Amino acid sequence: MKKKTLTQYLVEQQRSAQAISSELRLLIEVVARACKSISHAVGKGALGGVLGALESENVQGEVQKKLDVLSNEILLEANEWGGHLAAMASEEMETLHAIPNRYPKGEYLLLFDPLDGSSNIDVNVSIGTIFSVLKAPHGLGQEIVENDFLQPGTAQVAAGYAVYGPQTMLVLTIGQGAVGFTLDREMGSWVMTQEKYEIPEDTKEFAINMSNMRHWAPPMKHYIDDCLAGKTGPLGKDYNMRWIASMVADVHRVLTRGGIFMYPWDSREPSKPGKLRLMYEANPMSFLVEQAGGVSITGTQRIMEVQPEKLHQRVSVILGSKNEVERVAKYHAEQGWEATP
Ligand code: P6P
Repeated sequence: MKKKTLTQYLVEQQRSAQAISSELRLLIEVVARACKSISHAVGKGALGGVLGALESENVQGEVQKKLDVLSNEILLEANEWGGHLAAMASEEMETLHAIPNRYPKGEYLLLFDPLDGSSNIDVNVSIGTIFSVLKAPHGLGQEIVENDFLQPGTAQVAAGYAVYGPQTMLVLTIGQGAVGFTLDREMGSWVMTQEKYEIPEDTKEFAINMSNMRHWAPPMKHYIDDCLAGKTGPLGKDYNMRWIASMVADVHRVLTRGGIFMYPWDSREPSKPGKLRLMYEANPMSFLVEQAGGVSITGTQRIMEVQPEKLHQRVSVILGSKNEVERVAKYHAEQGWEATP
């Protein structure tokens, strides 16, 4: 049977499920087209002269890779003329990016990490683009300020990622489940290859950067110790471990075959709740994971219910197979661990 394309999926969602407006359909198609361009640039690698770092640093104080900046520019240019956005925000930019006055404005806010996992770019490991869509809180034409972005993850109307790996895939939710598309490079179209991701409720696979173990809070150390104790330990099963150090690739594995992905708070920078960013990493990934039947928490609360206070704020992330994440939540509750400020 002929497979469905992204366009057909979106038109059907707009027509039958009234799940999306024509502007949101346009937004998603424009972002998906931008991800094709990013995939093309990433795929060239050294042949495209796009590897390596720039002298500049981003707002996070991280060295910017050429592809970080290029990917950011591709997303900005692709989205500013369509009339579907009120403004944009990116991991690579200090503050919001207003839509130039020469273009009409729309009712949506687009947030993205243009190329997540950039430490993997130069060593040819999968990386990705993560995006989140909110609605501008006021009517059309209102001046957008940074506070307009500070909405909890439950307010997202769409979210997704593109993963640039052996295949380039787009995984998307508009609140009607998490759906996967594979890029058909010959046709240049996104073809549906996963109608509905469903994360198994149980798992034997955890993903965490073990080198940080001595810095973790007691409940996290306790949980990982119990995983490492294996079949004869309190959890009664042997666990496997994966850590790609590329959130998009690790989360894609969890969506595809289950697992638990964790980047918890640690004492290296105690004032920071975690390493990953709430608005354009944790929230969109949490939307996808919950739509696929998984759970996503900070350790003590649902990530999508965290009330943002800053555009680039960080958060502790524990997400994946429902029963395993709930087990970690229990360790935190029993040991009276409160999320850091
Ligand atoms: P670490 C990539 O830099 C990233 O933001 C996420 O994609 C990834 O999960 C994490 O950081 C990896 O961090 O400390 O293991 O290098």
